[in-house]
Order: sequence, then C-alpha cells, then structure tokens
Amino acid sequence: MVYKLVYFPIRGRIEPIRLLLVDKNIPYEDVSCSEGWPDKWKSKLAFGQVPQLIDGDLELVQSNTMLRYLGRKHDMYGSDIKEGAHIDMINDGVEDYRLSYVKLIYQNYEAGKEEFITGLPAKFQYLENLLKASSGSIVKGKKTYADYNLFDLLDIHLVLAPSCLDSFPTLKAFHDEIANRPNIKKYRSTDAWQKLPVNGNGKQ
Ligand code: 0HH
Repeated sequence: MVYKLVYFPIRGRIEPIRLLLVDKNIPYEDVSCSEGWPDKWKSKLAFGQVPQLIDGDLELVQSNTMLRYLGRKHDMYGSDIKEGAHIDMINDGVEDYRLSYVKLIYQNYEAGKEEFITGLPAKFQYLENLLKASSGSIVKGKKTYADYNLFDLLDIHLVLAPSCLDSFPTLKAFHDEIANRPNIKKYRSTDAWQKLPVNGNGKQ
C-alpha cells in the first residue's frame, strides 16, 4: 500500500514527512487538495485541516502525529522510552519554533521580519547545545523522525535568513549531512521541487 499525502502544493507542514519517506526510499503519492478546497475536503478531515496521511484504512491528520506514526512504523523512534522521549522533546521544540515562523510568515512578515531574524541566535543556541551533546545528532548514530522536522525547520530559516546558521557549526553540519543524503539531494534538485513554494502566501 502506497502512502497518500494530502496537502496543498507547497512545502509547508508536509515537507518533513516527504523528506522522511524520500530518505528511506518509501514510496508515496502526493494528492493536492487545492482543487475544490474547502468544499470537497474540509468536512472529511478530522480537524478540517491538512496535511493528511492515508495508510490503507488509516486516515491521520496533525503533522507531528503523522511523523511519530512513521517513526514508530519505520524504526525511527529511538530504542527505548527514554530515547523516544528525548526525540519527542526536540520535536516539540521544533514545533514551537515552527509556530513562531508560521506566525511571522502569515501574519506579520513585513513589519516583523527584521526583529524575528535578530532573535534567531537565541533560539538556535538551544538546538546547537542539544545536538552538540549527542555528537551532532538528535540520537547518536541513529536517524529519528524528528531529524527531518529539525532539518526542514533549519532549511526554511535558511531561506528567510541565509546566514542564520553561520555561528552554529553543529546545526550547519547537521543540515549539510541531511541535504547531501543521496535520495534527499536528488529529490531537492528536481525542477518540480525547486519551484514548489515554501509557504501558501508566496512569502518565504
Ligand atoms: N496542527 C496542524 C498540523 O500540524 C496544523 C495544520 C494547518 O495549519 O497539521 N493546516 C493548514 C494548512 S498549512 C490548513 O489546513 C498552511 C498552508 C496554507 C496554504 C494555503 C493555500 C496554498 C495555495 C497554494 N488550513 C486551512 C484551514 O484551516 O481551513
């Protein structure tokens, strides 16, 4: 059964899920909901929102639930409950930072961009410290579902502020390693991916 990913044709909240599947060579199909949104879709979605992951008879929404489901299913959730909790903790931190980014992009881009960028080092220092403590990974020697979410978070911030990782060597090495993994590199080098908007309102 091939996973179906229902979302708008943007990177947005589904990109970490796409990256996980691409890296692991797990087939999936993108299903665009932009045709007929909201009438055709909204009432069928558990919270009236996308992204949605369809795995046979399972229909999941909430992007972080989808990531954790794939993490459990494809062995990217650590090897015991303590590692699992550590992975969740970092993923929840990534979600907090993603929410600030989404708020900037959709509600305050022009007025807030400069101040937002000035505040990035204080946030990124926490992530730098966390990764440094595990030899540059979320869990030493293992890929986790949260790796793709953290990678995407760093990646969208690099689009916003290209020098934002310059003083964070561990985060920069983490980003470079994932960007250069063969399947991910190939996926991100396609014309289709390069043209895919980061967000739904044209701001990035
Ligand atoms: N907590 C949820 C999660 O993590 C949040 C989901 C969410 O905000 O999954 N979904 C939004 C779409 S993501 C949604 O369904 C933001 C992208 C907006 C793109 C719009 C148009 C793109 C056109 C190319 N929003 C619709 C709604 O709430 O009615």
